[in-house]
Amino acid sequence: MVSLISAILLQTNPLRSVFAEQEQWLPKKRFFFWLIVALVIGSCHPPALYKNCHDLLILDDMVCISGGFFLRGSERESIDEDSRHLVRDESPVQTIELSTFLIDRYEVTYGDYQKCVKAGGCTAAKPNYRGYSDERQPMLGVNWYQARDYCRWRGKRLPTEAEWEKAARGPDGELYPWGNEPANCDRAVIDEKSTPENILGAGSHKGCGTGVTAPVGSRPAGRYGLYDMAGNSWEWVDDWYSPSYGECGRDCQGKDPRGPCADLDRCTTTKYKIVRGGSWWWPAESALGSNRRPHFADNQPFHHFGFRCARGID
Ligand SMILES: [Ca+2]
Repeated sequence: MVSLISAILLQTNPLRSVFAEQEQWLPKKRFFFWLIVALVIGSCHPPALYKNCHDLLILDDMVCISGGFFLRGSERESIDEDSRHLVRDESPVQTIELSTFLIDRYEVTYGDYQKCVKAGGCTAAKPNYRGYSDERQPMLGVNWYQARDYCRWRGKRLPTEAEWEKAARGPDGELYPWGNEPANCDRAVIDEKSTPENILGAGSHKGCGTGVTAPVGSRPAGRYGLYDMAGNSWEWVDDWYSPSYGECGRDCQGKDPRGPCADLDRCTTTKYKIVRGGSWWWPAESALGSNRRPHFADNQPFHHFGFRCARGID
C-alpha cells in the first residue's frame, strides 16, 4: 500500500517533472555553451605573423618576398686551390627570421643612376673604363654611401645582408638563385672557367667572353623573379662586415638582423661594408649566394661595384 502511494506521488509530483526536464536539458546546455565558446574563439583571428605579399600593390620593378625563416650561411670549403680552407665568415649555418620585404627585380642601371644625378639626388659617379656605360648596364663604380643615397632618393633602402641572401638562396639555403646546379654562362654573367665537361677556348672568359657586364636581365630570372643575383655586378648591401656570423653575435641573430653598427655612418669595429653575388670579373664560386666579400665603404681602393634597392612594407 505504501509503495503504491509513493508511486502515485512520484508520478504526480511537479518538482520531479522539473528536475527531469533539467536533467534532460543539461547535456544540451553544455553543448550550446561549448559551441558558443568555439564560435567566439574561431571568429577571433590571431594577428598575422607576416604581411601577405598578395595583399600588396607592388610595382613591376620590385618583387615581394614573404616573411618567414630561411637558412643563412654555409660551412663550405673554398674550392680555390691556393686557399683550400673553411670559408669561415659564412659560418655557422643558422635559421634566421625575416619580415616580408620588397627588393628590386634588377640591378640599378647606369641610366637609373644618372637620372638621380641629374635630379640632384645623387653625387656624380661613373665607371672608370669604357664599355660599362650603356643605359641598361648595371651602375658600377659607386661607393656604399652613393648606393645608399640613390636608394633613399627612390624612397627605398639597401637590402640587409640577410634579406639579400634569402632573395638569392630561398628558404632552404640552395647554392644559387636557380638551385644547386653549377654556375655557368647560360645562367649568370661571370668569368666561366673550363671544366672537364666544358672545355672553353683560349682567351679571357670574363663577362662570358665579352669582357664587360651585360645589360641587366640578360640571363633567366632566378627564384622570386629576380635577375642577376648571381654575377653581372657585385651588389652593396646595408650591413657592416663581421668576420663570421658567430663573432657578430647578437647583432646577426634574432628577427631581421642588421649586423654591427646598424644605422651608423661609421663603425668603430670595421671599415668594411659587404658586397654580394660575384660579378662578370669573378668565377662561379664568388657568385654563390652565401659568399660575403668585405670592402671599404668609401670604395677606396676603387672597385667596380653596383647595387639594387629594397624596401620594408610597414
Ligand atoms: Ca649581381
